Amino acid sequence: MCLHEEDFGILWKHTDLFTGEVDVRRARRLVVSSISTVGNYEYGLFWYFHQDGSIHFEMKATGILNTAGLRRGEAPTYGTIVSPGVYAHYHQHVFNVRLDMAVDGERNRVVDALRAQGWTVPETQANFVWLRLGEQTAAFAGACEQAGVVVRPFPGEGVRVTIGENEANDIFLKAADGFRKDAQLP
Ligand SMILES: [Cu+2]
Repeated sequence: MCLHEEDFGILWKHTDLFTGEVDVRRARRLVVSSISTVGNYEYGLFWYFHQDGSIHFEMKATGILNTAGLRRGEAPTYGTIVSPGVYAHYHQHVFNVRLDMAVDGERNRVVDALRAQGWTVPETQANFVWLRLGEQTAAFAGACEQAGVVVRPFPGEGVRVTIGENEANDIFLKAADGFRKDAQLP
């Protein structure tokens, strides 16, 4: 894995109409790359992170040719001669990438879902979320327990909900949504 920054041409430029003054700023991009050697090939996977937030991906295919032999006088049907009696065949490499945009992971998903339900959720950097429930705390903790998930109640204040596995969080979110509707919380 390789990490570096590099120049990426003009980021911004302007020539003042009246004074003729020229100003320019260079752009930089962050490059995260790695090279995989697979048999005769090297695949260079290059991720570019730009200052405007855009992300670009480039696959650099290099290495050595995959070759095969030819009989004397034989011409390749699907390839090109690279040396007497040796040819490289025509073919393609097709690449797919998938971005799993779970920014901040599962906790962020849970916080977003709770806010969509109408909860006020304080910002959190830890592996739990806090829900202020006041007098409803015990009832809420009971509803969660009945649904099959355990939350930590602080009587009269609220509950601390540890971010668990995807499935457990879904059960919790469903219980929280049901509780809001049943208790008709604002
Ligand atoms: Cu190839």
